[in-house]
Amino acid sequence: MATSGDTELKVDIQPFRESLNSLGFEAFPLKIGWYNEVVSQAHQLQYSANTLALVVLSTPSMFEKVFLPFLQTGYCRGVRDPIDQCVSQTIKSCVSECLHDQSVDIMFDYEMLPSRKPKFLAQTAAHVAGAARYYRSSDVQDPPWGNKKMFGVCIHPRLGGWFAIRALLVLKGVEVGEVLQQVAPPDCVSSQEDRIELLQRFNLCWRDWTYRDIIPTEERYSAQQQEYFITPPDQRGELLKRWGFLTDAETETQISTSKHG
Ligand code: B12
Repeated sequence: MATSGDTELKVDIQPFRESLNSLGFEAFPLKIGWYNEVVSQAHQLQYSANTLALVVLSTPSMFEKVFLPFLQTGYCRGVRDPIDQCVSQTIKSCVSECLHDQSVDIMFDYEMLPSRKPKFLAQTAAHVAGAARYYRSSDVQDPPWGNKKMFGVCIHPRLGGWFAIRALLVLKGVEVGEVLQQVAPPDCVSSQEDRIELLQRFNLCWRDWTYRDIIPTEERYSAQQQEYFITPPDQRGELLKRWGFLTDAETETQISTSKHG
């Protein structure tokens, strides 16, 4: 139960978290202030520091629990990106089911602002919520790549790199005080050598997905899920046809754009 120190306002986020869990997602609470404290001015979110938010991750089982049934229903026909559509539909329905009394702003990982900046920085949100530690170049002393720009990557303590960060939900007007304490994300890639290896894999050979296995994991993507995400987005319509979810005519209208799995 998240409560405000000063007012009577109470929001029980547990049913929402459990409902998403049963569908192969995880949701972690955070305060907007934790996020705004670390990002630059251009990426700040325009809510007060104590506003309650939730960052949502998809775990490997989301594919079998939600995505394959979604394909089965035929909802993917004519949809730009079936994964994004399915994730958005699932999260929105959990919000209306479990947080119906709240006014919730939902931002998805693939949504951009008119300035072309992402609506929220998924990795930073996951880190400050304690969900998955964000390893960046600055976490390595004297990196062998010198000043070369290297993208950072989040590693989840149980899932390694086998997950995606899908959305940030802001519970507008819900202010949380001391009751929500920040927890540091587990440092599961602690040695300098492993961090170097991780960042090199993520930047230099991300297509082989070995960065996802930087630590032993409890779950990983099934062979079918790997085949889906390895297929370039513009060829996923063909794949869905082969799997029997689309007909020839429907494949023509299928334009898949999402690269993030
Ligand atoms: C644009 C984008 C790309 C671009 C550019 C990448 C980049 N990082 O800029 C491109 C197309 C190259 C790309 C590629 C990939 N991407 Co991409 N991408 C994104 C996207 C949409 C936005 C990232 C972005 O613009 N960041 C802006 C920069 C400025 O942010 P930043 O470097 O983190 O800087 C901030 C932090 O440092 C923070 N900060 C400052 N101090 C501190 C201190 C602390 C402690 C913390 C926590 C933060 C912090 O402040 C800075 C901003 O002011 C995100 C989703 C999202 N909405 O966030 C996915 C995302 C980062 N991508 C992801 C992935 C998986 C990939 C790919 C592997 C593709 C794939 N097929 O799956 C490749 C691999 C990267 C590569 N080697 O090329 C995942 C990463 C998951 C993870 N485990 O970390 C994300 C989160 C998508 C998701 N849904 O999960 N991507």
